[in-house]
Amino acid sequence: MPETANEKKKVIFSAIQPSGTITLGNYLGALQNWVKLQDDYNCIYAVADLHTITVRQDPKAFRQNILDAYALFIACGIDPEKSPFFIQSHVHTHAELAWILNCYTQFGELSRMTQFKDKSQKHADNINAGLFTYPSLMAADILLYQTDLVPIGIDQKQHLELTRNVAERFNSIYGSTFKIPEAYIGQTGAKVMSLQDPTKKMSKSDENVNAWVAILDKPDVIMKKFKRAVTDSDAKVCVGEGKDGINNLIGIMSAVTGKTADEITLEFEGRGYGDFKTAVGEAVIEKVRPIQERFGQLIKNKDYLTEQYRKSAEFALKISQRTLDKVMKKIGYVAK
Ligand code: ATP
Ligand code: LTN
Repeated sequence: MPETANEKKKVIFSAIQPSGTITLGNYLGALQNWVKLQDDYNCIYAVADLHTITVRQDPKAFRQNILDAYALFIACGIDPEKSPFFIQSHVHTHAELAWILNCYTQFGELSRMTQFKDKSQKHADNINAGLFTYPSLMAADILLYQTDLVPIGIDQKQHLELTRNVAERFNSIYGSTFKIPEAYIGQTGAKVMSLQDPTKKMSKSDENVNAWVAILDKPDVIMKKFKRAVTDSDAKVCVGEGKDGINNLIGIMSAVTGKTADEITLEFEGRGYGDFKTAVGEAVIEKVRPIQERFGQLIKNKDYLTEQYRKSAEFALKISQRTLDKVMKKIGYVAK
C-alpha cells in the first residue's frame, strides 16, 4: 500500500488490544468495519499491546495473544499489503508522544473516563498509573498519523472525545499540529451485549466464559454458549423493551447474516426461543468457519507474519516520526 496509496483518501487509524481471545463483539463491532474500510481509505491498524499491560499479563500467554491477534486479524480480512498493520510496541513514537500528551491532559479529564472507573473496580488490587493515563496513549496512537477517522465501538467514544480535546488544546497553544479526528461508528454490531447479562457489553475479560463467544471457539462451544444465552419469559422473537437478551441475539443474527430485524422476526414468527438460539448459533458458526480455517494456516506461517509486522512497523515509524518531530520542535526541544 504505502507507495501506491492515494494521497487524497482519508486516513483511518484503529487498534485492538491483545488482552485475550478476540470475541464476536470485537469482530462485529470493530474488525468487520476495519476490513470493509480498506478499499476506500488509507487505513493503518495496530495491535495495541502497550495498552494491555495496564492489566497484569502472564508473559508466555501475552506473547501468544499478541501473535494470535495479529494472525487472526489477517484471517478476518485485514490485508497488511494494503493497510499497514503493526504491533504497537514495535513503533517507539507511540510511547514517546503518549508521555508528552500526558503533560497536556488534566487529572480531572482522566478521572471522568468510565473505562478507568470500570477497570479500577474490576482490578482493585492494581489501579496503576498506566490504567489512569491509558487515554493519552490512545490519543498518541491516533494523532501520530494525522488521522481523519477512527473506527471504534460506542464504548470507546469517550476516549476519542478526550483525544480531540487534547489535540485542540495543543493546537491552540502551538498552532496547527494535529488533525482533529472523528469517530466512525459502524451501524451493525455497534454494541454486542454479554450473553449472560445482556445489559452489559460482551467483553473478552469477562470472567464468565459463557458471557462471550470467541472467534476461535469450536463450533460445539459456540452452540452451547448460544443455547445458554439469557432471554426473557415473553417467548416472542422480536425487538422490544425489557427484552435485552433477545434484542441482542437479533442484533447478532442481523450482523452476521445481513438480514434486518423485521425479516428475522417474520422468519421466527410462532417459533420458540430454543429454535432461535440454535439458528443464531448456526449462523455464527458459519460466519467464523472460514476465518478459523485461515487462522490455522497463518499461525503456522511465522515467517510470513514476521515479514508483515516488520514492514508495517517500518512504515508506521516513518509516518509517525514526522508528527513527533513537529510536536517536539513546537514545544522547544533541541533538535538531534
Ligand atoms: P476488554 O474486555 O479487555 O476491555 P474488549 O472485549 O472490551 O476488551 P477492546 O479491546 O476494549 O475489547 O475493544 C476492541 C474493539 O472492539 C473496540 O473498538 C471496541 O469498541 C470493540 N468492542 C469491544 N467489545 C465490543 C462489543 N461488545 N460490541 C461491539 N464492539 C465492541
Ligand atoms: N482503547 C481501545 C484500543 C485502542 C485504540 C487505539 C482504538 C488503543 N489505541 C487507537 C482506536 C484507536 C480499546 O480498548 N478498544
